[in-house]
Amino acid sequence: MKKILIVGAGGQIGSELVPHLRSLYGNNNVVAADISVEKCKHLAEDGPFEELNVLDKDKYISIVRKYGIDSIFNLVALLSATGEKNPELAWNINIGALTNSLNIAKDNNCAVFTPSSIGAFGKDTPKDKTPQDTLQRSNTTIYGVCKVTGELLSDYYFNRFGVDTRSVRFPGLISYVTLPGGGTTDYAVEIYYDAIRKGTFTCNVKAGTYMDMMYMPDALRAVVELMEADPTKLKHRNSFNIAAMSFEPEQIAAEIRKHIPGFTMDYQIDPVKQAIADSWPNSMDDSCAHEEWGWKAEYNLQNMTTDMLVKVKEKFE
Ligand code: AKB
Repeated sequence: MKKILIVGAGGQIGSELVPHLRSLYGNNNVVAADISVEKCKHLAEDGPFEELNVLDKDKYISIVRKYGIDSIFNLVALLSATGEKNPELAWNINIGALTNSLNIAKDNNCAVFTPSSIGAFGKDTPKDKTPQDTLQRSNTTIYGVCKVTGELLSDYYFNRFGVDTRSVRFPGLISYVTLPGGGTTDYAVEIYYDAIRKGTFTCNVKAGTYMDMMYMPDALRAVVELMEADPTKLKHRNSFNIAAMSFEPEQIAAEIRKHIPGFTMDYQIDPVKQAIADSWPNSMDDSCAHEEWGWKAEYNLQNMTTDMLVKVKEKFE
């Protein structure tokens, strides 16, 4: 990777992936793009930035050519719960961003990274230690439909046109820089903010709901390691299971209580999020990522919680 373009740069992943890639490859070699500069002023200050509606194919092409881009990171997506509020919009944005990215990559010789998700699995998928290659009838959310489509289409562009497409199935991502928006796993970020600010948290998924989660530093490292991996070693491409930890709400609350003894949690279930969470795996088997490109998580619930509480506290001081 020499000249990188990140579209959807202002979201939860992009706001940390852009600085991370800039620190590795140089500020001028990483172009950030988002629909408006307003929500990502910090990215525009530190390196090249372009305002781009990713559905505007002509402008997208002109940016790729202007900077001589060779790697596209397509981070544009409406998340799972937001998608259910307007499925048509979610399909148009998520798949529109993907098809434009793939076609532009094909015509301009670029590699493409597009995140997939635990949302690519459905209620009939084996729930525990979900295998890399398994049933993916993710047909109860538009987000899941988009993720399965994205995996297949990305593999097709590799098989048919030789586009260097690669992807990981992200668990719920936990971070302190930018809040996620409209995801089912968002509770696992919000709990840290409320623990610091209020000492109490109302959880919107039931006790006993296990989902895979990952701390952002591991997620950023996974993206770089996969994109730098030797292509001859990759038997899979779109998309690799990657795992770090799996927990249910009572376990994260108990971990927070080790640092904030009076912390309390109650429940007010969001039926849409609960149904989505119930259709997702409890935990994923990431042995293919380990074997094919050496993936290994560094953060678990314990060391992530220690770091998150320090960092979130600093934000409010
Ligand atoms: C969501 O909850 O929608 C996302 C995801 C797991 O893909 N965080």
